[in-house]
Amino acid sequence: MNAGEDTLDAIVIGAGFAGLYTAFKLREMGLRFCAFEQGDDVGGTWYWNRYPGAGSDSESWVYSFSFSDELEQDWKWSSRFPRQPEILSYLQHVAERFDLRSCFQFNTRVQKAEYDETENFWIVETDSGKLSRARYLITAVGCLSAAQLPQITGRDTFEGNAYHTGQWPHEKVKFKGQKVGVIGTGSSGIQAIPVIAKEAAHLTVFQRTANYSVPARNYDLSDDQARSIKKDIKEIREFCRWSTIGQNYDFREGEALELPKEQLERQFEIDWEKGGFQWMFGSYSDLVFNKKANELASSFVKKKIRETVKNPFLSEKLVPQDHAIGTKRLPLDIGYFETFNRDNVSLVDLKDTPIESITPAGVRTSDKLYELDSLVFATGFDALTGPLTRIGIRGKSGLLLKDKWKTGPRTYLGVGVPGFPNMFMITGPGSPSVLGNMPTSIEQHVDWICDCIGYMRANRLISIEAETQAEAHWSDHIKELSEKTLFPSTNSWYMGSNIPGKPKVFLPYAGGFGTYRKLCNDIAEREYEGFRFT
Ligand code: N01
Repeated sequence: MNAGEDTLDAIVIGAGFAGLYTAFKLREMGLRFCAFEQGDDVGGTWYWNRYPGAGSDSESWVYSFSFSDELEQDWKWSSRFPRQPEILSYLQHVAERFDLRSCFQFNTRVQKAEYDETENFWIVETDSGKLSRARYLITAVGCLSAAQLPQITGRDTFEGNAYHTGQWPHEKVKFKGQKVGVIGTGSSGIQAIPVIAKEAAHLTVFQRTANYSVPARNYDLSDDQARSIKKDIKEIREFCRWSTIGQNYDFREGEALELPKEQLERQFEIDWEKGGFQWMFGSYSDLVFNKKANELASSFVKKKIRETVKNPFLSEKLVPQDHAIGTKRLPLDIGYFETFNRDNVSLVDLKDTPIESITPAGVRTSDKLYELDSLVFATGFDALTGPLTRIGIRGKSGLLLKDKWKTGPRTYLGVGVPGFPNMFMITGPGSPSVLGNMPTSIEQHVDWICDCIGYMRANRLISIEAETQAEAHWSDHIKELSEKTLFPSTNSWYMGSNIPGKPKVFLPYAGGFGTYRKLCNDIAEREYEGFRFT
């Protein structure tokens, strides 16, 4: 590819939290850059995931940027867990407030990015055929942005309306008076099902794996609550930065297995009333690391499901049977299990009667045809690697990133890849990313990457590339850490198991946000140990 003479300092892909903050930083640094976004506006995840009930499972006051005190003080969140329209408004506000829209070319999909080894530049081609050339390529493509439709026979023959939660239409979708089907009971399905059930004439939930869920216990923020959070926000943010999952809480001292059963049960109850991820990740760490302790937590939630769902036959179907709690991403819900007490909701257990095909009229299982007006695929994403491998990224010697990662992603710090110089991934595979609060993770990565670029410019360095040995150590480290947890025991998108043919490798870094931050800081201090400069 030949991109002509005009060479930029950087090209950024994506206009979600990561792309917006990167644009803000690069402009502050005085770099010449161009940013591309597939959608027609900013928002990333919150631009695409507009399904009913969509919202953040992190508390609003931490699910936001911390880089501007004024922004933090001025913006008013309405509730504990903000819903999609409010988060999208927030990101639009950020774009306006810092004049970031002007940095982006919207409606522009990056098709290819190729590294020119002789000149040490990235050449990027967009869907309009336009080529751009830059020293650095910064991917802000998100971790859960490559929507995955299931490979079901006849999938595209359905004659009703079909939607994927991650590619939801912008116009209002109406379910009133309709027979609606939802396939999938991950976080998206669990958020959408209670809301769709209230509108549809009938909702059929097609469940392959019964899932755990913890109540969100969302609430509106009073003026007093908002004021008090704002007063303490600096301490709150600092706590998040060094915590295990980037949130304003961490594991308690001690172990669940050390406690008398009644005392643990009481604690579970108290935490259940508070709601949120804290129920598990603000509790005892052995719930995550020890199978026996995890069984206590799993049993508690199973009991809650049985208490909530009135029909005992149905409640047994909804009780997870085959995985430890937390080994699939733990959903938070607003009335999910209660929804199955409604007369207009039915559950199809695909373990008993698998889907055989999708027909023009609906979903056919081994038992019968479910006729539907609308079908919602809440079937997830090609997580972490998909957003990157779906772009034709070629490094040195024309190697495709997709081919390099054929047996699973290997990175250094989740930021760099040997053979792909001057490419920086924000929250890439091998970083903590999806194991906690994304904005905390994103800000850390963007700051680190921009500092690194600043260092290179100050030292007149042309290229940076992760060393193969560093990549090998890091990949071994990711594996070792994951083996200390219960994650590998379950088929989940964390393990790549939701994508046919995807290697079964644990994708994120499980050593905790704070530990990772310190590691990254130390590596930077040691002049980017593990990276080679020219
Ligand atoms: O996707 P998932 P998601 N036939 O992969 C089922 C984030 N998120 O969109 O478990 C039948 O978790 C599949 O079944 P099984 C969050 O990180 C964040 O819900 O594979 N069923 C599963 O039930 C989350 O984890 C927020 O057996 C099929 C479901 O589809 C991530 O996004 C809110 C099937 C997919 O669940 C992804 O969640 C919402 C088939 N062929 C989501 N294929 C926030 O808080 C798949 N399934 C910000």
